[in-house]
Amino acid sequence: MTVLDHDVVADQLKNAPTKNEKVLSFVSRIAHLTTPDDIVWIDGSEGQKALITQQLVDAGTLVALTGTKDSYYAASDPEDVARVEDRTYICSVDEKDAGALNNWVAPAEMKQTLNGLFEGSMRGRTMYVIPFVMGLAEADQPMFGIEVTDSPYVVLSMLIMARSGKYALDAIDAQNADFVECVHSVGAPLAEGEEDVAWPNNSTKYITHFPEERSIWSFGSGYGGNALLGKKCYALRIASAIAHDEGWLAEHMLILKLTNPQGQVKYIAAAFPSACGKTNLAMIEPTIPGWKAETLGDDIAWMRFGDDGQLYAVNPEFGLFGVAPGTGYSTNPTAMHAIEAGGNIFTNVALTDDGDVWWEGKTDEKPAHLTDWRGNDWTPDSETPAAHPNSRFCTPISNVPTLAPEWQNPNGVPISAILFGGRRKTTMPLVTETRDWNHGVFMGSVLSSETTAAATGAVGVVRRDPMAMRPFIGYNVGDYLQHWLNIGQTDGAKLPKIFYVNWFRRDDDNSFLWPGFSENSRVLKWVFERVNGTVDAAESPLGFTPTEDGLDTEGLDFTEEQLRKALAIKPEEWETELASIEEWYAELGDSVPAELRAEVDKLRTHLGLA
Ligand code: GTP
Ligand code: SPV
Ligand code: MN
Repeated sequence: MTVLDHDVVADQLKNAPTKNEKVLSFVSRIAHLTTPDDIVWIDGSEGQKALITQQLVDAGTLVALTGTKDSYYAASDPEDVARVEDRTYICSVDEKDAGALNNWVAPAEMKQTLNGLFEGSMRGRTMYVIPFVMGLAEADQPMFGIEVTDSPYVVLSMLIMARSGKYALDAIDAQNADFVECVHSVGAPLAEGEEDVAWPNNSTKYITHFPEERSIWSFGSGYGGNALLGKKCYALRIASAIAHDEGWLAEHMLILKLTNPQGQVKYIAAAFPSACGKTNLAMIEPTIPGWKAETLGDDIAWMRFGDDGQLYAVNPEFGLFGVAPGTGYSTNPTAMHAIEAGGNIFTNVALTDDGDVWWEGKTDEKPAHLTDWRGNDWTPDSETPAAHPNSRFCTPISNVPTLAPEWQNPNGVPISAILFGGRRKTTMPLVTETRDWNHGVFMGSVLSSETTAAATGAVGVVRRDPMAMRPFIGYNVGDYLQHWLNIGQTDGAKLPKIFYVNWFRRDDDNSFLWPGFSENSRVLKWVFERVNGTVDAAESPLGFTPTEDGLDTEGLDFTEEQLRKALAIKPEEWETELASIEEWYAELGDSVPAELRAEVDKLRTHLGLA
């Protein structure tokens, strides 16, 4: 550090809106390393937001839409469209603490690499300082962060996705609170006079986490979970490590409030892998008369025990970062109404000729002409999709018309049932209830799903995704599974029942066996009534299954034959599945807790394969 550099940063920090030494020293340290032209503190005011928005419009990063209120369109670099799991690292001090599913590099070595990459990485750009809190500052245990970034697109997205700005900084100061240090750069410094591009990024990408230090360094990507560091990096990877130490759960789950016709309320959490239906279920419009569903969260749930022994879930986020394709008035009208309310940023969808956005499934009829997400002309005859399969809408959660009044309850809502599920063409039945907590943890640990476009890499390949957390567990998967078992042993715990669902099973002709979407309310009703003890179930090799008339299919155009197929546990499929589960546990090795290995033996016996 030269004397001159020091003066520049000190000068840039003169008007900082805080005197907090911890905050100032963090920002100063990163500014010295990355040498931005300027430092801007994000307060979250409308004026500041408008200014940054205008700059992004002028730069060509954002296009102002005329068809949707107060909304903007962005197209990323075609190489920067999803989370990069192969570039994501958990840099624990000890390699074994990263476990079998994470990439690991020793912290000192990774810091050296990062120092090299971040040195001067913000040259020619503005460094934005975004104070934020995941959940509410008024929570018993508020969870703060500060993201410094050179991406104004990230700033606008963070303002939607996390409670950011003055509210968070004031609380950090007032509570003299610790915060997770989040450092982000698109990794595209500008030389003097060099013209910027609309979506700066770098072909070298690093999404790195230091769980002991509780810090995050992200380089080279501007997209989604790679760059909005409050989301997957903090609220799942770092928070899961904290939760492990402190006896709670940070999970990739939606939170839903369900009210039956008698006015009884239950809260349900559900873990499905990326692009497997969380946002849709969180916003479900039930088709069964008298039932009401309300939304609390669509991606992340933090669950802590309350004094009454129940698990209370909080959605730490403030917005939705939802998969656009497949979202339409017939599938998810609630999301469409949320989008209509305005204040959206759409990324990698298609542009209509009259200044609105479109994606596959938004309307049944395809527009005659579009500009696709790559900026090319598109017509219904085009061979490539108009919107990227992982294109997203970023929308304030307060827009959601079905938002439950408890959504700002700082300590959450009590969870009665947890659903695990994935995208499987075969094998997994529509719904099954597990026998007890350990059996439920077992079913979560072998959760499987066909991969989607939410991460780079092959799509449609079946992989195991424990609790839908495979890409997000910030520590050793074996310790994570043991932690789930330990939660079940907590003194005085009133545990939720655990179910396993699959909306994606296919018929012989490859069509979906189950209509899904709003009709999933029929499965939710069964879950609700199982929790209440008001509906019978039959025993099955996987636990409990609906009796012949257990699932309410009234008014549904669905034959008994179809229902039987949807619920079937086929011996020939399960022979293969069991072998695959054994392979999975072999892959995880010694880290798999003995209680879960015992569940494999029980499953073999229940299937009659012992
Ligand atoms: P992330 O935000 O990536 O974590 O995804 P998510 O789990 O919130 O998934 P989302 O609800 O956005 O759904 C992903 C895709 O699955 C969309 O294209 C939906 O249309 C589709 N989908 C959701 N629910 C159902 C269902 O019940 N049946 C079928 N067939 N498709 C569904
Ligand atoms: C997911 O991939 O699970 C998402 C999108 O919710 S991202 O924010 O990119 O992680
Ligand atoms: Mn997700």
